[in-house]
Amino acid sequence: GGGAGDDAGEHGPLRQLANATLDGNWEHDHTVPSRTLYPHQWSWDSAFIAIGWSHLRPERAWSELTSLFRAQWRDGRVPHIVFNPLVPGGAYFPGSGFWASAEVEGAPPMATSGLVQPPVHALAAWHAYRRAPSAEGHAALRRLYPRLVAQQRYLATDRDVGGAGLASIVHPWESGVDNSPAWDAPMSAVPDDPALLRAYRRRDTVHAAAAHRPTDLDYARYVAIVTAYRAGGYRDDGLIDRHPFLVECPLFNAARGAAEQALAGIAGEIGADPGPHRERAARITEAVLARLYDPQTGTFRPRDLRTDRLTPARTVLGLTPLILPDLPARQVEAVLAEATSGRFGLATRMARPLPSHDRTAADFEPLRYWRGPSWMNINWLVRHGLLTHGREGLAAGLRASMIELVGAAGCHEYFHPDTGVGLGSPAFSWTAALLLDVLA
Ligand code: 9YW
Repeated sequence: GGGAGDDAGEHGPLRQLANATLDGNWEHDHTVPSRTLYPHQWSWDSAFIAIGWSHLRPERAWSELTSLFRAQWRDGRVPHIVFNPLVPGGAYFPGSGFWASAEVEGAPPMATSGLVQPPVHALAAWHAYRRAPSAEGHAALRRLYPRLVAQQRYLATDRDVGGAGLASIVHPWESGVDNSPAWDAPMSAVPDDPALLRAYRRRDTVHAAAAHRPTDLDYARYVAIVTAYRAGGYRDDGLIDRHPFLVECPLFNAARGAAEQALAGIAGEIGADPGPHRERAARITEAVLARLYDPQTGTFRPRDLRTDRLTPARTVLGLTPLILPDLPARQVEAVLAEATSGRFGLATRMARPLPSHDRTAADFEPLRYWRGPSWMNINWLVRHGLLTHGREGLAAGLRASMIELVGAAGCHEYFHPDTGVGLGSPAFSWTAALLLDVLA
């Protein structure tokens, strides 16, 4: 709910901007994240975008998720990119030819990537439905339910590389926070043959400043990791012995737990059994606590399976286990201590939303992508977590800072965490979508 001073009059122009941004990025049955930088369909973008559509045109929320899950692989994985065949091949790197999904057994008829992204879809579907319940939405939930369950099953089985109940990401792109300092330690062990990248041409730096994007060295390693995974037919068996990047991420696994809680809600709505979802959610939370919580520092951090160590950086990923409704009080307090510290600056009145990295760290880079700038999706997730744990005051402070940020800069992809200047794409879908949600 909005509250005083939040009427359509005050935020009317901002809502209009967000509506126009989503409308401009709508493409037949899905929404592109950005017309210039990302002209195809992205997995976790579609989840956040569906939340925005639920406020404007709920039928598009269901179309968004339905079109994404149409590209689900037979093993249950939901690909992180679904390529639009009408967009020229050179528009985005790495394009459909690089992934070559058509050659893979169990891939869908359309071209996709072979990686996944954080499974925030069940959470988004349930959130969107509660924002705009309808017969059409109910029917969509029924159709999506078995697919959401299959997505979870894939992550719980094939992707439990460490065998301890957590899913591993096999590429930084799977985290959604590509060049986060969280991956510096595991990435340093990945071969970085520059010849690999010379065979390709980056397209992102045509549309965004190179200083605001990952480096060429990052990209050389990104390509090397996909090349290894693709060579094995994107199969997950034996990854522990052959794959150069295997990490258990707190956001990714917290999303799995939150997804099981959302699936319990969806199951109840459509007449299925919520029980097994609640049990799975509890087991995921236990595993997140056992594997990713460091009592010494009171932080959640990713575990690198190659070293069996927590990665050192204290990034905003560590705050996201707050989206687990059954996170114990002790860890809720620890996350809040980290969030309200000078590292992240969460407060009931705060000038700017959370940065993506610890402000006090020597490698904090306020302009470079996931190494400092503020992003609306992560802030939305943390706000959702604060509300889940009854921290209304902090949630309100965060919300006000998000509205203020986008109100001043527009629907940018990311933002300078101190000045609030907009960075990356200027008409970015999830920024618009999640702004609409926090305004509602
Ligand atoms: C890229 C589309 C995607 C997001 C990711 C973000 C970025 C692709 O854009 O990755 O080429 O850099 O890191 O989270 O889904 O918006």
